[in-house]
Amino acid sequence: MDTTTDALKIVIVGGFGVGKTTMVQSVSEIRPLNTEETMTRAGVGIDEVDGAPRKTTTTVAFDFGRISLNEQMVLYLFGAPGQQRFWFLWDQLFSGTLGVVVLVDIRRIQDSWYAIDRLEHHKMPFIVAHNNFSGEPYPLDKLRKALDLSDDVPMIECDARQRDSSKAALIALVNHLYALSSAQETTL
Ligand SMILES: Nc1nc2c(ncn2[C@@H]2O[C@H](COP(=O)(O)OP(=O)(O)OP(=O)(O)O)[C@@H](O)[C@H]2O)c(=O)[nH]1
Ligand SMILES: [Mg+2]
Repeated sequence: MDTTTDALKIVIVGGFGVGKTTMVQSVSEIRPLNTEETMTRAGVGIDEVDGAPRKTTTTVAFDFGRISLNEQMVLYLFGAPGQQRFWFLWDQLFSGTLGVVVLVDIRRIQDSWYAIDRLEHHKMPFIVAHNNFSGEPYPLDKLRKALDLSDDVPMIECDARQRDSSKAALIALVNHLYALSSAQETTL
């Protein structure tokens, strides 16, 4: 919009096939830019398919979506590539980012360790949104322990295919950022 004066950026990270592209697609108001490529036989042994055997495409750069918050502010959403061979792109994606949603598939928790390690390294605020592909309830305290998260990192269940659920994850992140900045102001 011509009236836009401020742009905010949020990144969605997580392991292979956890639903990062799906989340950007479900909340973006524009048709998202994505960089999906088909995983073919040529990628056997290179492309990761463990944990998401029915997946036929993978993100090779990033997803990009947009939400207009009001006439002045626009939120840009970036979905990171999940395969290890593209992880070198993550550090550039974090540049200028307000905060991050880490998507976790509770059947493959260990795939999220790298994301959390990088975010802690960058001192980047984040929340954890865990999907429930299997439909079985999963105790949050068990997940917090498995991810070695401190108590102040918010966790939320999320189905990235559902717009309202993805929106709730973004709102949880924004509330977390707001709480962090309020806490900082009171200590100044
Ligand atoms: N049951 C369930 N399925 C989901 C959920 N989120 C995504 N999916 C499905 O899981 C697959 C995930 O695909 P993508 O969104 O491409 O995953 P990604 O994290 O972008 O994958 P890479 O970019 O290749 O790492 C899709 O088939 C989605 O429909 C969820 O919360 N629950
Ligand atoms: Mg993707």
